[in-house]
Amino acid sequence: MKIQQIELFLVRLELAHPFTTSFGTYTVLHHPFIKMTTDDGFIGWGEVPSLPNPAYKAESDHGSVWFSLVQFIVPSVMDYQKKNGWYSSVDDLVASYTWIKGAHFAKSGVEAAFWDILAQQKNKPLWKIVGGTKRTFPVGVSIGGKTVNEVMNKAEQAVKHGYQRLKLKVWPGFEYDVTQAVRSRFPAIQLQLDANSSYTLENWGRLKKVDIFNLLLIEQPLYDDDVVFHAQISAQLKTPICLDESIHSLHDTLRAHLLWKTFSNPRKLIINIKPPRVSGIRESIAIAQFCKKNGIKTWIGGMLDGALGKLANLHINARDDVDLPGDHFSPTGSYFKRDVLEQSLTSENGEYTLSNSVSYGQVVDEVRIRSMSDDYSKFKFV
Ligand code: OSB
Ligand code: MG
Repeated sequence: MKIQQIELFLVRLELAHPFTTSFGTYTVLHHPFIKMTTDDGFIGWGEVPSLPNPAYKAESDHGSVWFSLVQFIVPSVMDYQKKNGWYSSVDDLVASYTWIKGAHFAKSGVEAAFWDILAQQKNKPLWKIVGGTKRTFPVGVSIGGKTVNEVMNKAEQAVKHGYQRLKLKVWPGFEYDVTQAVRSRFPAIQLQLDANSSYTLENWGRLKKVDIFNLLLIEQPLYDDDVVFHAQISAQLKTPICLDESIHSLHDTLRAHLLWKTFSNPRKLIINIKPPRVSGIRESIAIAQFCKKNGIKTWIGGMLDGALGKLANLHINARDDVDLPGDHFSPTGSYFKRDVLEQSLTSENGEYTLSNSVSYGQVVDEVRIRSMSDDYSKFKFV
């Protein structure tokens, strides 16, 4: 593949309903979009699901992502090609920017655009290109509300939509009542919690009170950069712990496995695979494969991605080694007032069925993307 040019757009996305986590409430997001054009006329797209600030984790804010793309990653991709002539594979693409430490969110957008082109060149749906086999699978939603009432309303809507798994955002003092309310209203639903690193070594014991609610998992209760203490507290909880923020790579996953073997049991470890957090689809596949071999369950997490990012995640969910329902929809359907794809993503009876059309399965409308981004935030590299 010979890349002719790469363009960047910073797209403004307005949430249809505010989304609250332990670290804040979001109403408007800005997501970098990457458009890659090859010399033979293929066009690939990638989205980076960034947030307004780094409260979720370092380098997840759109300012950092944009700076890394403009200053380092895209120039490296173009320079490498000038030296080597063309790109023969995703490994090759990744090699062009491995010298850059971190910047996983930014890297993932470039990789996504590259996979989109690979799928188009082979004239196959993306899910087949990434090794998927399941076209239909159950999906879940993440519910971020400030009060028990708000969460209950969103949960009602989500269950009405048929979603098969609910994830509730919790934090110290907002865990027992909300979990009990949802669990007693929906005794049989698959239920899990996400603390987004809001507990400490001093107060994590509060989570023992929700250990009785037959939960699938509790996600990232402790510090965003911690794996060791998570492994230790896992031994004292029946509910498996799921790592989100602190897993960036296959190597981080190997370390977590080792620690759970030492302090707890790998069966009580679950990994939330967010392709943008682990630098892209390639690393996501490596993590899913390792986890499957070692009895660690995985699922595909979202982070308020626009429809293109959600669609990419759905394609990866087709893999056999992705076990649990992902964060694929908002409780009411799309998260945003206006999204980047014309056709909104819909599930039926809590299941999503991937299209057999080429690549993403939907045409990405550049006019629409341009109309949603500011003039000063467009870049072109040739
Ligand atoms: O931790 O999964 C998270 C949203 C923003 C930042 C982090 C997270 C989330 C979510 C939303 O839970 C999940 C989704 O996009 O459906
Ligand atoms: Mg999470």
